[in-house]
Amino acid sequence: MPDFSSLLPFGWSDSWSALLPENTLPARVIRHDGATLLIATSDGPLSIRTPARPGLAPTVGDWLAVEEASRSAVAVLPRASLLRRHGAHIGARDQSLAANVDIVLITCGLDRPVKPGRLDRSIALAVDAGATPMIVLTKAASAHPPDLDQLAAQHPGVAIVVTSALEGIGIDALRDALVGSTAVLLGESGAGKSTLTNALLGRDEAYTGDVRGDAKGRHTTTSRQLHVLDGGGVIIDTPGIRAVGLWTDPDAVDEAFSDIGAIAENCRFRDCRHDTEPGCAVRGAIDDGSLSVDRHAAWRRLRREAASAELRASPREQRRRGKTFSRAAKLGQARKRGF
Ligand SMILES: Nc1nc2c(ncn2[C@@H]2O[C@H](COP(=O)(O)OP(=O)(O)OP(=O)(O)O)[C@@H](O)[C@H]2O)c(=O)[nH]1
Ligand SMILES: [Mg+2]
Ligand SMILES: [Zn+2]
Repeated sequence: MPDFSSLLPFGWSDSWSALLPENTLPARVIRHDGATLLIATSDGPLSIRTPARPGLAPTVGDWLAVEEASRSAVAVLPRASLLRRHGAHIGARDQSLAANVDIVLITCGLDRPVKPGRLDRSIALAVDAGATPMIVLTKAASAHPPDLDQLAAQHPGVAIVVTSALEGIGIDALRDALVGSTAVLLGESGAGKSTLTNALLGRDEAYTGDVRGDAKGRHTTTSRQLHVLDGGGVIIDTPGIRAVGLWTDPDAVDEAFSDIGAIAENCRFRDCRHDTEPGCAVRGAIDDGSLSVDRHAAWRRLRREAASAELRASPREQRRRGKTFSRAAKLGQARKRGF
């Protein structure tokens, strides 16, 4: 067995060896810039051409099988997890954000209001990916202290870390939580993801930017990149994404709201919508105070959003819109021709 120990800091383990085709070497995708991939090999970083074969679409965090002679990627090893954003627009396809991630760091800057809906969507995406969500509040020193009890109640089972990269608050705790894992940062532009990456790394490796006066933030980071933490673990910095890119599907919502799912096991009807159905355990839990009205409302809101996003993305709906579009286009042409 060849020695791949130099890949251990990148998250290599023996379990990947079994998946490696013969006569290939493992490599992890550090960065993906369109035509080129920056990969970590046992001989160090290497820039290769992005494979142009259908079914071979590597993303950051992927483990690749690289052919020794040609140094080209011949396979993407089966993923342990995949964080994707669902295409919310007509014809939009899902976009892979990061592969083989264990933890999704949902990053919110405390210099602007924390939006529970956005957190719920991000948590659903993380759970859908097969990863553990963690809420990271940044810029703690420069803002009003958040109501952590309320936030914890709104997102049961999700760890919350309060950090300030500039003051060094919460950085050690977060670094400890990431040892041995692959983590990916998810959050709005200007939330402080790259600043946090650098604080965790202890060196300036990721570009950071200034937030505009209106606290909206412009996109400083333009491509996803994997960084190796000295104490063990890997962190993937990403460009900020807007809330509209955070759609998920209704099943993923239920998985993310596992507390409601557990209560719903006791509903009389298996397909109970916890609305007006008789024998609904969820409504019962609201009545006896064991489930908060807000939590139930958050679940309903996200279910509704996910359902309408799914409908919009369904082939039938796309066809319908396509027809409308082509009719409008024909009409436009007819007008041009002077009819
Ligand atoms: N006061 C304070 N400012 C911070 C902290 N973390 C980040 N910032 C500032 O917030 C701004 C944006 O930080 P970035 O790290 O570039 O944000 P980002 O999330 O990577 O943004 P994108 O790359 O555009 O997605 C910079 O001006 C940082 O200096 C913090 O803990 N405290
Ligand atoms: Mg950034
Ligand atoms: Zn019910």
